Amino acid sequence: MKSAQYIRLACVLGFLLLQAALAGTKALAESGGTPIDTEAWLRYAPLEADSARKYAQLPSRVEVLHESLVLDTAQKELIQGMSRMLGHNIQAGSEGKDVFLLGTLAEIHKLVPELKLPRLGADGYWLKAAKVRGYDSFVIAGGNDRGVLYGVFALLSNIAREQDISKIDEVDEPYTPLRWVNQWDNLDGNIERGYGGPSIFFADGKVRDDLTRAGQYGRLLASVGINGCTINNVNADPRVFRDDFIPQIKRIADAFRPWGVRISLSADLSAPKALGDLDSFDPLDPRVAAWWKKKVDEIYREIPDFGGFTIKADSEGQPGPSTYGRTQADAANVIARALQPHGGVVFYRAFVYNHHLDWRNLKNDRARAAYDNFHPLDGQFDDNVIIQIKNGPIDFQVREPVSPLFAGLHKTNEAIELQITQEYTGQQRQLCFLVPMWKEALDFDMRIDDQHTPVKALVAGRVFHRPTGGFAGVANVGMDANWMGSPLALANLYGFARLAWDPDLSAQAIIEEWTRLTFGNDPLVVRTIDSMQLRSWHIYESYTGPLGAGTMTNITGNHYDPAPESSERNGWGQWHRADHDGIGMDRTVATGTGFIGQYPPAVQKIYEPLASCPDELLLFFHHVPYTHVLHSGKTLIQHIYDSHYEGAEQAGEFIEQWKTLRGHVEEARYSDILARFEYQAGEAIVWRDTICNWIYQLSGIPDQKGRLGKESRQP
Ligand code: GCV
Repeated sequence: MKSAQYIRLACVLGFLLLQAALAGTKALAESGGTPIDTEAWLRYAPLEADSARKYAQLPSRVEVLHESLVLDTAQKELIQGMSRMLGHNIQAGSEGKDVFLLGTLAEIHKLVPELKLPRLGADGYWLKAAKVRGYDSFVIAGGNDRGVLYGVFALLSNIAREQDISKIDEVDEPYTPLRWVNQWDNLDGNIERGYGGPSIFFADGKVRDDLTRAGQYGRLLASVGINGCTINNVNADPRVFRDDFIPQIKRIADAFRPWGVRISLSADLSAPKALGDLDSFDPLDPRVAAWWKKKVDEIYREIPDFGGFTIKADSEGQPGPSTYGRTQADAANVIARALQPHGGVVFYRAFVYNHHLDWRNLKNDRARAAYDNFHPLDGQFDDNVIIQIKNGPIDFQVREPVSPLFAGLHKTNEAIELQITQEYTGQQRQLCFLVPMWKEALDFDMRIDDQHTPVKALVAGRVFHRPTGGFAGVANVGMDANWMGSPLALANLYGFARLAWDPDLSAQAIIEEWTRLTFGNDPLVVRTIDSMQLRSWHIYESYTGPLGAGTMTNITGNHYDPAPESSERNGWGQWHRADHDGIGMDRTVATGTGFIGQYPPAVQKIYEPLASCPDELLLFFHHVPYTHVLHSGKTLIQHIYDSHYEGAEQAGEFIEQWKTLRGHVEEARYSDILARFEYQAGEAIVWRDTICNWIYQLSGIPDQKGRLGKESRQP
């Protein structure tokens, strides 16, 4: 090799090494040298010296005002967070001058009577910079022990996001009492619709020996105010009730308890019979009632803080009360009565429907099922039953209207079920931040009796003053280091929990918190990731299913690839009824299935007339010709073509947007996420071409921009 070549090679190598070194330095700053995967948004990366200086005056001691498992956790978390982010070495004990004071409101009052106390409900917290015994101190008060722990997490989050806390006086309380996640884990270790690896709880038909990840999950959940977790699939295995299984479940409860997270089980209603104890599971049979009582008492002996049950019945093959001609209320109440003396609750799912509907009957409509089944039972459920309603009337599609059942129960507790795991929204292989979608559902005004009655207020029991209510999020985290298969998908878990705590938070505020906690405070990183996440739902919708058409994916297979014909001519009822002339489900009262009639009159007035039905839900409510002109002035078919092309193009642009973060995000994470965007760009093109060509073949109407049919015109 000639010397000039050596020099050029050396230059190139030198440049590459420099790049790597630079990227490496920044990488260290961004990752903070902490394990960032399993810790997710709790990475507690060291702050830069300048930022850390803001917190130099924070107390050097922590004093806990009574002994409890959860307060002990709170103290340890505080010590750990302060040490990792600020290098502060906080000592436990009161014999200091300045102190972090951790306790209930009543205890704080006893010690510092001069402090004017706020009102604080269960799980709420108060962060207050205050003088205690004459020294500048910091009060973290809770409505209960869990509230204190939540207060510690809130304080640490403020520091990680470099917020000014010098004069903090912040009271925060949850919007609803029950904020649960559901895991669809099977006892063999698989997770139904899980995209983050195998179960953290179960393997080979039993509870795992090592429950470290369960404990870490408890920490993550507690940090965002989740207080319950149903640990097994709603397509439930009755074996969880076997005498030898309950002690195993106790171990999971033990792993969660320090974090104030109660566990609960999905229950198979046929368990009394399936386990061979009785010849019936008829909820009105006194022997069945006695069976549930005995079983529940047994569980509470092992797990005194057990939360209760989640129940899927008469749905997709799950056994239910219809076997004996009984109602869903009969089934819910028999179990609720066994739980009631212990303070447990039943989340009874409204997802009851017939999946053998006759598709040829144009009046049949799966969307009607939840309301048809549960509205007539309003008032018949016990006070510790909560009807768990999916946000939309079908099944977690990329766009659905809210379920009318939210407005159909006036004397019954409700919870909203949201799907964090991205079953129909890209399976964590594609970016789809769901908080903006959930916000639309929660803010939707049902106009009951022409009053402002948003869904969030209904599920919190605020409208009809029901005893309880809440949120259930299907999370399905797994053993993968980053829990969900994709680091960016964790924003949905974080966002679900933040909305359950406070549904008035904006999507922008939530993603800003999450990005800062996960990736640090570099303004370019925060700006770029926030913007990508916030646009991602709409982009995904644009290339997979605009205008509320419903399922275009393979519903009899993987729920992922485009397969628009798979939803037709079968009993599942996820029909879009596309034919040569038009597309959409006619759900009007006038000519269709009458589904729209399940909404309060003010909402019916929006959806029933074509003229007022919003474009984004048009095909959910109406069957229209391809030549129908939208509010935008475009024909329906042209909109479908354009939307798919624009969506695919925008998905492709994620790549360049992500590339602007090279050197600002730790290299391994940067490359991993880049590869995901490259993959998504390809998938978006597959979706675009499949759907556009399919609808072109069906309708015969060409794209005005001439983008279609070229291949099929080839000889
Ligand atoms: C747990 C959809 C999913 C099923 C899921 C069901 C449910 O149909 O595809 O996997 O079953 O919803 O919510 O019960």
